[in-house]
Amino acid sequence: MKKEFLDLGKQPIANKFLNKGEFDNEFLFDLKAVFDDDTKLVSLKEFVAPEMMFNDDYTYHASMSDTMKIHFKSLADRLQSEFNPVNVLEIGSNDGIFIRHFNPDNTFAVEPCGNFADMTNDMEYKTYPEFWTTKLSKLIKQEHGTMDLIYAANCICHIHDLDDTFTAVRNLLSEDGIFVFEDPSLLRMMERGSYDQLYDEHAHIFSVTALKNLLERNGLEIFRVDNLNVHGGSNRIYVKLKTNRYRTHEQSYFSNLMQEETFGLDVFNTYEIFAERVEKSKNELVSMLKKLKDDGKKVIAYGAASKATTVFNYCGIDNSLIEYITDTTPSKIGKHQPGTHIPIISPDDGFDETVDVAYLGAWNFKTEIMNKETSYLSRGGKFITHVPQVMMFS
Ligand code: JHZ
Repeated sequence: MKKEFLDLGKQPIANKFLNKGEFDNEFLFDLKAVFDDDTKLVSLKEFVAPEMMFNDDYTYHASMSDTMKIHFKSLADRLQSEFNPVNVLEIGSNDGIFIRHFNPDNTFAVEPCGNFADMTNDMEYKTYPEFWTTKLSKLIKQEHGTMDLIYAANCICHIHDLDDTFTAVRNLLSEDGIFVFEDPSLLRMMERGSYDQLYDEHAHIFSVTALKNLLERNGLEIFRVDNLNVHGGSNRIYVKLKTNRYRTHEQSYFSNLMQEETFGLDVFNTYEIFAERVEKSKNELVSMLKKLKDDGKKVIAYGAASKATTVFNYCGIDNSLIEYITDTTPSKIGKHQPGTHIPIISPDDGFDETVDVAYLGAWNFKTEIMNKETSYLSRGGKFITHVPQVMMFS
């Protein structure tokens, strides 16, 4: 049975940045989170139609961050040296940040956002501009045979029907092939109070516990889990066919299940406590921003992340508290944040000496940003974050 534990109010499509003339009749939905007693999966109560989120106008470019470029290069090197795959497939290849490290002759991609599918096709990687389904996996198997490595980053948690997703993987994996995927970790979200991991795209936030249940009922098994710092705390899950007896559960699999149980991720009350923390965070953030405004400070936001769409819409933060948002992504610049319609400008135009305080929308890149913005910090500039609690820092 699914039980609701969190209501983040009316929210827009987090990555649908708007031009001035597009504010009227913006699509909004109820962003609520539920916990499934049977599978232990945390999901959104209401799913948004995939075509509304993932289409030719999709704006999120993974390569906008140096941290992520290094992350994917080192992972590609490791997977190649440890598993030596021949046929490789990436689900949700975005701008090619991961597959660019593999040979285009036997590396394939699935990417429903046409703008990005064109990019990787231009890089000579055969890219299917479609959503990942069992039907598509059968077609790929027919055309190219089974895959030794199927990889997906920040994509599987976007897919509503996980049974179909995992059946599609099982169908296409070679007998000793591996399926590796990484997504935000539910445990980290709960520990850090980062409720902004919840937005339209994130249909589910995964625990290892829930994934174990869902994968096993689809003929797959987890054998390893890497805990990652990227994107505010993610898990990389290594999966094999149940019928593959050569690999067995590693220590990381057991220790992750144990940590999740100790935290109480299998118990509904843990989520009710989390919801109280979220409301407190909202009140503290709004009070802090109002005080800064009353003190005459210029406050902006740094990074028009999807996560910031959740925070500002949930907290009712608009242009009166945050003057504008700076972001390096060309397709976001000149547009407005979904829901709040706060303008987005280039850091070259907006991250200047007039700024007193910047709310860190991209708090998951704190280290990269702190290293980059030393002159802002040395002239007394400050940042705000709500993770793990609302605070100002420099
Ligand atoms: P960032 C996206 O979430 C969407 P978002 C998606 N659903 C997902 O799961 C995660 O990614 C992985 C900007 N920036 O990466 C770039 C600067 O301006 O946290 C981005 O617009 N200056 C697929 O959108 C934004 O901040 C900088 O120095 O929450 C960060 O967005 C840096 C480092 C980033 O993902």
